Amino acid sequence: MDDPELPEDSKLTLSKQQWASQGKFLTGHIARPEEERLPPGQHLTVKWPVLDLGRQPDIPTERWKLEVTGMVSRPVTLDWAGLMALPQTRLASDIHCVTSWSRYDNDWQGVLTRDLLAHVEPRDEAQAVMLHGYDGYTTNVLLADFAVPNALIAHGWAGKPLARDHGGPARLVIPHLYFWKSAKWIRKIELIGADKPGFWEVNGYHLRGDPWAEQRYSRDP
Ligand SMILES: Nc1nc2c(c(=O)[nH]1)N[C@H]1C(S)=C(S)[C@@H](COP(=O)(O)O)O[C@H]1N2
Ligand SMILES: [Mo]
Repeated sequence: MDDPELPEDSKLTLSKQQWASQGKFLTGHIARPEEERLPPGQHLTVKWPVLDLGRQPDIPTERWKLEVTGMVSRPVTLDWAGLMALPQTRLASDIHCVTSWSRYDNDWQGVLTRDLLAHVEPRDEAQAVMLHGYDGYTTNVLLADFAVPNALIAHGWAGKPLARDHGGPARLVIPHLYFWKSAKWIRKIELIGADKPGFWEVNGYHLRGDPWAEQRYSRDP
């Protein structure tokens, strides 16, 4: 010990070591999601990592199309002008990746899933949504999770067009689920009658993926 002010063997240090080994002051209380911004097992990062299957499709906005199909009354295929003609929203949300990094206050621009759903009118039988990327990626979410007030089809980040490596020209952002649910390079949004697993969900990830419940893998509750 270099610092003579902090003797390792002081009475207080020793009793603190004892408290730690006995778990003194632990209450067993588990924070509720609304109280706790950082989900359990996550750490904060400032840089924004890139994660995908190693293929980053190059879709210029002139060729970009988004099909919204399945159990909807008014199926639609949007081109870029069609996406821009829908109500536009700018909002901030946090990212929680299942690989344990979280990133706060991401500044998104795009179309709320609620505004998109109002446009296509989901049928009563629609229960879930399969998201399809231009790279062949798929991921499933419940319609209720897809339709939360702060989920959006994002085409802008920090006031600029969303970069291709992060899913540009447009991706899903569903902030309250692990980030693998936020499909990049979105090509098709398919409303379905029963939830079923997408790419990572077939490969051992949780069907729903709630970060505050630590629903990382399919064996988690
Ligand atoms: N189309 C597509 N979307 C995807 C993926 C992918 O491979 N393809 N990977 C998912 C995973 S596992 C994560 S963690 C996030 C990563 O997004 P980022 O690269 O912008 O951080 O995208 C998700 N969306
Ligand atoms: Mo991921």
